Amino acid sequence: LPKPAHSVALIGAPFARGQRRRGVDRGPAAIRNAGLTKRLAGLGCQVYDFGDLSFTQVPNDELYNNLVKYPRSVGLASQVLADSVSGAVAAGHRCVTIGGDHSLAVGSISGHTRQCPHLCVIWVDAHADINTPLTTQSGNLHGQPVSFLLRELQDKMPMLPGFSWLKPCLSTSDIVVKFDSCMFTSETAIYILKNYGIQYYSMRDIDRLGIQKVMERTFEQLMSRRQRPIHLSFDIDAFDPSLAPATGTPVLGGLTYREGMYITEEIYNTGLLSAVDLVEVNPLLGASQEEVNATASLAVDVIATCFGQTREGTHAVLYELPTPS
Ligand code: 6HN
Ligand code: MN
Ligand code: MN
Ligand code: MN
Repeated sequence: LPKPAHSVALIGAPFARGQRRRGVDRGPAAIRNAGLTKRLAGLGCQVYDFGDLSFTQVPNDELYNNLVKYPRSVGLASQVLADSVSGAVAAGHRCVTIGGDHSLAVGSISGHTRQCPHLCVIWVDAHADINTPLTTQSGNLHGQPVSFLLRELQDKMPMLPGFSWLKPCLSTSDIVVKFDSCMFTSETAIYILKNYGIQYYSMRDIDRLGIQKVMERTFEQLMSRRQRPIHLSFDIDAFDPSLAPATGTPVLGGLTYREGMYITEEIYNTGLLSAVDLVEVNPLLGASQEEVNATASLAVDVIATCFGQTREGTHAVLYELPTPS
């Protein structure tokens, strides 16, 4: 059966101020060069490439609280991305945002909720990215986007310069987080997940239950009351560093290729995917060009699988087997 064609908006978000390493702003170019548009077109998608957004660097963007870096730049970039994602979804597209660092999910998710207020979020990452500006130790905003989005956390959130436009748009029951390892996730992040009853799966849970059960439970939690649009926020560092070495905060013991593909295959199979972020590909951090290429082409596989690429072959019909003469 032919798959229904999707129209897909592609938004490049070359933003790097949510973390400290150079190069993640070159992620969109690396992912494009790995053949993203062609792969999506090959799956029957109509691709509308919105190009790369340009972000203004806010001058005198001083630390918040002596710690949190570039709050005004991150806030403004997220606002620009939110408008763009909202416009793309309003025009009837599924929206793919290629990053850039993960602080941008503040923009993509809040922009998406303007059009789809009842969407749910699946967060796939080596980290839970739920620190608040008051619990962060690194001061990097890419470790904090989830805290900006959750309504239940707002009384714990200071007003950061650059973020006054933002309205928290998610409830703790609207999100499921999968992350790699409790060992590398800060104590405070675990505390927040537990204390607020956010459903999450660590790699140990994936070992114990298997990725199939984990996905089943994810959809049970998010869809039991009603079906709703899905926003997938996929941090490439969710994969084991042997598969995705070109990224800023790799964590040992991450997802296998097969687990990653299974996650996105199952999300595609719901028919409910509405937007995807693919973030944290940093082409300056590979030890070799091969490592960079491998990471970028893994990013393309993740996105393509979200739009129907399967590991089961294309089912091309071979009408007649050749007969020896
Ligand atoms: N990411 N938990 C650490 C922090 O800085 O708050 C790491 C965050 C990583 C964020 O990879 O998107
Ligand atoms: Mn992340
Ligand atoms: Mn709701
Ligand atoms: Mn991460």
